[in-house]
Amino acid sequence: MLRTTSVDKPERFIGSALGTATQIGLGLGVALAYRGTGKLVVDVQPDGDLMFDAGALWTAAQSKLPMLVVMHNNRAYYNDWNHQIHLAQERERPVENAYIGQAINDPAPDFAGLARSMGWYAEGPIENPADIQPALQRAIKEVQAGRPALVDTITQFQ
Ligand SMILES: Cc1ncc(C[n+]2csc(CCOP(=O)(O)OP(=O)(O)O)c2C)c(N)n1
Ligand SMILES: [Mg+2]
Repeated sequence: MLRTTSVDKPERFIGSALGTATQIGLGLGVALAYRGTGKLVVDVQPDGDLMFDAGALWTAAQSKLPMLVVMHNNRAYYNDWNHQIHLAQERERPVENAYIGQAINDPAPDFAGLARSMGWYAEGPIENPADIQPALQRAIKEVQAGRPALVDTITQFQ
């Protein structure tokens, strides 16, 4: 995010994801603050964080908050998975068990389907990078028309 965005004013970046079910809520707050200003509010949304608070999606649709959610979907609670790998090594336990409870891929949640069910415009999951730009363009049109939109993009772990 910081490598692809020019952060030259405080309003350009509200801070790092915390993995505490707060990312989506912070995004809603920013979208509410900027509603009606014409600014495009973008929430780069980790998958695990959204698993904790799907109801936030309904709140955004109900309140007609224009915001774009772009999912950083690594199909994992990777922060915790990484800790499990380190702890397994430290305590000489099998590292191959570290994925238990941390991978979110069997089954992989359909976040676009979840968002649509709450009244959002949504696309994805997108695995081909070439498909991202046109999906973002369609989603931004929806946001500019006053509706929240989600684009579920699949990423690597880190
Ligand atoms: C309510 C709650 N449960 C558990 C945790 C522990 N925790 C911290 S980061 C994290 C993983 C978050 O996964 P995700 O949002 O997908 O981010 P990733 O590390 O995969 O980029 C978890 C489970 C937490 N912070 N808050
Ligand atoms: Mg994740």
